[in-house]
Order: sequence, then C-alpha cells, then structure tokens
Amino acid sequence: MTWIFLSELPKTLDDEEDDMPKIISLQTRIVDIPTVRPHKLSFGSVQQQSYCVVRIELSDGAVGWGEAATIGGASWNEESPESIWHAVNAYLSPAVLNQKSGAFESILQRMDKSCRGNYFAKSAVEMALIDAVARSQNLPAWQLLGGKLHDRLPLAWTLATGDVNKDLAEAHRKIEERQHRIFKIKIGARLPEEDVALVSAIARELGSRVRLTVDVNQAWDGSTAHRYVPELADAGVDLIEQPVAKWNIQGLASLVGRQMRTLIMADESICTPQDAFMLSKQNASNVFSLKVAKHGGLLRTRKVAAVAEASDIDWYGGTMLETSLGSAASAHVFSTLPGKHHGCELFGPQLLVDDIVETPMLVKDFDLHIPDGPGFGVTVDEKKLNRFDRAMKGLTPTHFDLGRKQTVCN
Ligand code: MUC
Ligand code: MG
Repeated sequence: MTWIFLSELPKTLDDEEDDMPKIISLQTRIVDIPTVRPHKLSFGSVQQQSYCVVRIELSDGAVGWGEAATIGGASWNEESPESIWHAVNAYLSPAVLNQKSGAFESILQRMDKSCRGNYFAKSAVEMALIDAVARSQNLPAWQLLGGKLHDRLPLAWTLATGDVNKDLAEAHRKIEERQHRIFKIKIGARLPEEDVALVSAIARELGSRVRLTVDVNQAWDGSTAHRYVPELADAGVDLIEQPVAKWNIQGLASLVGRQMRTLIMADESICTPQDAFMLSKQNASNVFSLKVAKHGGLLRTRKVAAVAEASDIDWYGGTMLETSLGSAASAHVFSTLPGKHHGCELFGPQLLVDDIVETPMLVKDFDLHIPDGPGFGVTVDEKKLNRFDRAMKGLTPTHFDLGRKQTVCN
C-alpha cells in the first residue's frame, strides 16, 4: 500500500489564494497640474487638471498607482476630484483594505456594496490595484487584462484654443512633428453656424492629410443636431461625438438612422455595461468612446467593449485628460480590445505643463506606443507628485470657478 501524506497533496485553490498578497495600505492625494494653454469646451475653459491619485501597497511589498481625472471640477459629470477623494477615503478604502489582492471581481463587488455609482473613484482604486498585482507578478498589466492585440494606436489631438488661427497653427505643428494627424475639434460654446464655419475652415486648410472629429459635449438639442450634423458631415468630419444630451438616446438613435457618411459616437451617454446594452438595443451609436474612469475601471471597460463587439459598434480610446499614469493604464486596456477602432486620444500628458512619471509613453510617427514594463509600464515620480500636491500647498478646495480663477482656500 502506498501512503500519500497530506502535505504532498496538491494545494486547493483556497490554499493557493492564502499565499496571495493582501492589500495593506491605500493612500490618496489630489494634485493640480496647469495646462499648457486654456482648453475650451462647450461648458467652459480648463486651465488646470486635477487628479485624485491612489497608492496601494501589498503585503509582498509591491506598490501600484492609479488616478482619476475630471474635467472642470464637477462640470463634465457628477464627480469631482474632491468627491473622488472623499469616496475613496470614506467608503472604498475600508472595503478593499486587507482583501486578497488578486480577487478583482470580489473587490469590485465590495466597492459596489459600500458605495453606489462613483465610477471615477472606483476606477482609481482598481487601477492602483491592477498595477500593484501586475508589479507583484512582474507582468505588464495588459497580460492580466487578456493579452495585447495592439502594440501602438493612432493618437488624436484636440484643437480647443477657441481661435481658428491658433487651432490651425497647433495642428500644423503637430503634423510636422509627426505626433498627430487625427484632430478633434471642441464645439458647442458658440452658435452652431459659427461652429460649422470654424470646422469647415479647419477642414479646408488641413485637407485629406488628416481625419477630423468634433465633440459637441451635449450642447445641442435634437433639432439643432439634425440641422447641423449633416453640414459637419459635408465639411468632411468623420466622427461626431455626443451632439445631444447624455439622456437623449432617442436623439442619438435618430441621427444614426439618417445613415450619413459621418459616424455618431456616444461619450457621456455610455458609462456602464447596461448603458452599452441599451444604446446597442436602440441602435443609438456607431462608435463608443471608451474611458476607464466613467466605466468604473479597466475590467468594466472590457465589459463595455464586449457589448460593442457583440453589437457591431466600433470603439475609440477616449480620455479624461489623465497624466501619463492614467493614460498608460487606459492604453494597456485599449491594447487588449478586438473589434474595429478609431485610434485613441490619450494626449493628456502633452496638454500638461509637467507629468507625474519619470518617462512618458513614446509618441512616434503619429502613434502612441504601449509600454511593456511591469504594471502600466510607467514609473511614478514622487517628487513630481509632491510638487503639485494640493495638501502640501496647505490648501483645501472650496470652489472651482470654471474658466475664471480657481478659488482655493485654507
Ligand atoms: C471629452 O468629452 O471627450 C477629452 C478630450 C478632450 O479634449 O476633452 C475630453 C473630454
Ligand atoms: Mg467627449
């Protein structure tokens, strides 16, 4: 008779999981980084970007970083850097501390249970967690997210100076530097006929060397969109992003139904996988703009992308103007996605006066190259973080005055 000693039996999954490092610390801070020029959108002008940065440490010593950015305080959607900071510290941190680090889905469920919505806040925590686990395993994050399909993605730039001559000068410089040849024009702040004139002038000057997108950021009602979207299509615009309000799914669907040569892209309307299902069912988008923050993290970005793939909807790699940290995290998940895409707009780092990582991602020959190092492949520079840290300046935010001076008080 052969005896098998208990200690020789293969480990069960639970035993294996017991070896898994735990989350032992979670820290947050808000950093404010000025932009190189005012960035003008339908709802105001941005002169600095604010980020809630999350640092997670595991019991094996691995450290991961995540961030969530909003545009114009709480103007783009309901969340703000301050609400993200609060949600993470008050509700999400207790839900994730001491949990097994690789239990991603279970951690997402715990976060959902302790805090409804607050997708940006959850995305910052999940981002830091995935970075930490990938570093602990010495793997690039894309390896944990399904494997890389794209080494590089075409990188768009947004023209949003508010002045046609400055926009054109910027576009020419970006083309000469071989950084960008896809341009998104922010419209919706002026009269629609003025916007169409501006877009037509840019399209005429740049010609077929470039691809053009416009982002209306919800500024139009349905009838304005029906009147001016075809004019933008005639001017040569390829993609029209969120022409109507977030809630106006019928409005989006009726524009898609006109089958113009331009495609209709949802942005603010598409956050959760359930939104994706509804937009798909109502045939209300040709393209989804994917953004890690609004979907509530990298794994949920993949879920939204899966609905797009199943519905013959294209994807576009969107941004909330993250630093190189959030942009690299987004690039990692976008690099894993199948289906037809229209490139990405992870140009946030280029819009900032400085970054929070040692070496930004490579942009060459109009493409963003996805970094392969451990985690998101970028190294956070704590000295740079300290330089922009709001609390280290002794400041507490009380009010964000969009387009004018930011009021920050003690
Ligand atoms: C948005 O709505 O797409 C992304 C790029 C940019 O210029 O603004 C953002 C927000
Ligand atoms: Mg948009």
